[in-house]
Amino acid sequence: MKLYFSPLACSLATRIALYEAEADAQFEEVDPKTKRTASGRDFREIHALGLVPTLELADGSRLTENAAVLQYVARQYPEASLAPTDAWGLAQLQQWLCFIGTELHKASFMPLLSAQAGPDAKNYALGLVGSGLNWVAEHLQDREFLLERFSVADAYLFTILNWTQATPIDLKPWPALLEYQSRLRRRPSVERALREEQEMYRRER
Ligand SMILES: N[C@@H](CCC(=O)N[C@@H](CS)C(=O)NCC(=O)O)C(=O)O
Repeated sequence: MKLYFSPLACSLATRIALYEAEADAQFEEVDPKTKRTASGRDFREIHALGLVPTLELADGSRLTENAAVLQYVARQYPEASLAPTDAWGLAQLQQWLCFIGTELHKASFMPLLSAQAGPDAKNYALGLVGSGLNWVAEHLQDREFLLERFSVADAYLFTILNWTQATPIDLKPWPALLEYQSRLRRRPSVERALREEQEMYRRER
């Protein structure tokens, strides 16, 4: 399978999951500004919305949307235990993936990171983000991971929290989130994925 990604974008979560699973995967970079892939294709021919992550399978079929892509990777590599299999555990995983994808990623962080969003949109997003971070920090107060063990939801949450450095959000009021971040950074899959994408990001800037 091949992951279309942009350095340090939300597709980093899928890279982490693929490294966790020791999957034999290929990675093709997409320039978010020009929408060109590393091999020179117009990425919008691959995904009409031009969004990463896009996962391409050996038969050419494609899957988009973080929550779906991450769950697919987890199901493809069950030995990596990246997602629960029981009904309650799976529902909890989906709860976190939906929360991270909608409340944190799109509603709060996107306007803060977007050059097109004006001060009103940014203030609105800043007003929203605190309650979301409170909720997840409270949950992580006495837990190592979002669920019983590391899951694809942690890969996604780590990716989004990593964006705080490009926003006015300071995580100091949430020590549980700072500890969670440093704990995850020490995980080999996360350390490798972050280091590689940071290098690519720096090179491109
Ligand atoms: N709903 C999508 C959102 C994906 C998304 O926002 N991807 C961003 C990177 S974090 C992107 O590709 N942005 C490029 C653009 O907006 O043109 C998902 O969950 O996968």
